[in-house]
Amino acid sequence: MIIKKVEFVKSVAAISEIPRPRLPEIAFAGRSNSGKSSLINTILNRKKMAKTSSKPGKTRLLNYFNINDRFYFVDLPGYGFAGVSKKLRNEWKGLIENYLTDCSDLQLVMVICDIRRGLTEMDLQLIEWLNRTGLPAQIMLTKADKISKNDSNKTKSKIIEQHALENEPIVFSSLKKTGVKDTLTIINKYTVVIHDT
Ligand SMILES: Nc1nc2c(ncn2[C@@H]2O[C@H](COP(=O)(O)OP(=O)(O)OP(=O)(O)O)[C@@H](O)[C@H]2O)c(=O)[nH]1
Ligand SMILES: [Mg+2]
Repeated sequence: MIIKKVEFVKSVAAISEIPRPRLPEIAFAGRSNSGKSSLINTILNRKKMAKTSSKPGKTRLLNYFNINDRFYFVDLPGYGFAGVSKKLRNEWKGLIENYLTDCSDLQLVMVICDIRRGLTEMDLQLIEWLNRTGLPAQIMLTKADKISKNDSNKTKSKIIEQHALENEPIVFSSLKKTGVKDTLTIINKYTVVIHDT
């Protein structure tokens, strides 16, 4: 897949504000600071399309990006971030939950995890929920440049052993651009438009 067009569309605070036209959507979910926005920039080959920060909690709304007029990437707020008030945390949680439950155009949820932490309790809850609802998940193990190749492979194998997954986890690094090709292949697979002719 060639990324020809990338455009930030808007930030959304409620499901009713999802942009038109409706297109297939791929969501990027995961713990705060796990590297969601960096991963989006890396696979789109744009440096500052999605805003990143070393301070957790940068992404606070659902951010929509139009890709090739064919589908949307949706950068979600990170979960499990203790550095904000309980009220705000609950607002984010509600927004993410409503989105995942109600967005009928959602095709795939990328579950973004820092490879050094592996799957957190919240990641596991999300993956189980996706399995129950029949929504495909793709586990992304980010920041792989921070550990050895051997340790990356061990973490990946362990996850494959412990969970019944439709797609193998992808080892990824925004710094080294590891895993970009495999990620684009998966995205392509879930955004193919089927024409009834
Ligand atoms: N070394 C390394 N650092 C990374 C990588 N990906 C992200 N980071 C760093 O991790 C921090 C968080 O990255 P973001 O992409 O903003 O994370 P996020 O998940 O979008 O965070 P929130 O929006 O706060 O939920 C930043 O300081 C990034 O530079 C990576 O592959 N390798
Ligand atoms: Mg972010």
